[in-house]
Order: sequence, then structure tokens, then C-alpha cells
Amino acid sequence: MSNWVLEGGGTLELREEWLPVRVADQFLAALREEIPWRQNHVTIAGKRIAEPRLSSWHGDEDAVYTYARELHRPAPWTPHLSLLREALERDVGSRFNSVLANRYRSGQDAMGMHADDERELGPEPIIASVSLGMTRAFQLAPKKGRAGERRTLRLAHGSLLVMGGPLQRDWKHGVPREAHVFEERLNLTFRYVAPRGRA
Ligand SMILES: O=C(O)CCC(=O)C(=O)O
Ligand SMILES: [Mn+2]
Repeated sequence: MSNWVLEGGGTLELREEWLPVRVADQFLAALREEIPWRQNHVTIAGKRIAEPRLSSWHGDEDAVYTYARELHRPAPWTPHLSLLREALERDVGSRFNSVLANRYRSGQDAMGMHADDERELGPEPIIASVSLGMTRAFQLAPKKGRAGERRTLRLAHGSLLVMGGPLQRDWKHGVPREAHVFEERLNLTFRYVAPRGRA
């Protein structure tokens, strides 16, 4: 297990083999089938652009979430997402009522630098990120401060990364393109969204 405290006090905890390889293999195969993967779009400067990945939002009924200025109603928990949620609530010691599943079909798929700093996540959200499939680069950069002060973690099959403290206030993160990667990668970020009406 590795722990980091970044400037400002945000925390990262990486458990490399949170799921043993055989178990991670089973979750990868099951979740590829179980999740209704969707192509979502974002509108930038009036242009509708396909996100460079597939995704799906799941959770308790009242865990409604705005992402990229769009309201997302969660799809129900699938059997393997529920199993992961239970294991995470036990191992991390926090509650999670929703998960964003991302499917990077190859190294051509990516996620731009952003912070999960939406109001409904609260000021210091604990976000538990499970990685499956080929190892993926995960970049962090301070929101303010010196350019070039990026850090890169490698998130392997079965690993768990827990982001906490004021990390989302001070830092952005994202998944860069990796031209030499042809394999698929899945990522599941479990969150606690303030139930609608109480945000
Ligand atoms: O795939 C990753 O590690 C990043 C996912 C992420 O940042 C998100 O779902 O908000
Ligand atoms: Mn994120």
C-alpha cells in the first residue's frame, strides 16, 4: 500500500493488489457484459462531441448527479457492482451510493483533466477508484501553481486508489491517451452523492 499527501492536504492511497488477479479477471469479464455501456456526448462551444470512452452511471435511486452540466439519473446496481460496493464500504470504511463506470476501449480513449468537485459530492469527497484490465496512467496536476508539476500513477488490474481530503479542491486528474496501448481498460469510481433535495 502507498500513501501520499499532496500540497494542500489532499490524500491518495493506492492498494496495488486490492483484488487478486483471478478475482479481478472475473470482475472484468462480468462487468463488460453486465454494464449497459453508453456513448455520451458533451457540448463544447456549441458542438456536440462524443466522449473518448464509454460510460455508465449506477447507484441508489436518489443519487442524482450532475456531470459536465448534465443531470444523470443512476441505472440500478448490477450484481458485480453491488459486490464491489460492499467490499469497498468494508475496506475503505466509507459509504458509497453511486459509481461511474468508464470503459477505455484502447489507449486512444482517455479522460480530460478535471476535478470531481461538484457540490453534491461535498467538500472533501472520498472517491474509491477500482481499475481492471491493462495498466493505465493516471495523471494529477495542481489547479493553481507551476505548470509541469504533474504526477503520474500507474493503476494496474485489480488496484484500488482512494482519493480523499481536499484533493478535489486543489488538484485535477485525468487519464491521458497512450498510443501504444491496444487493450481495453475499465475504471469504476465509487462516490457518495448527497441524495437529491439535501445537496
Ligand atoms: O479512469 C480513471 O482513473 C479516472 C476516472 C475519473 O476520473 C472519473 O470517473 O471521474
Ligand atoms: Mn474524476
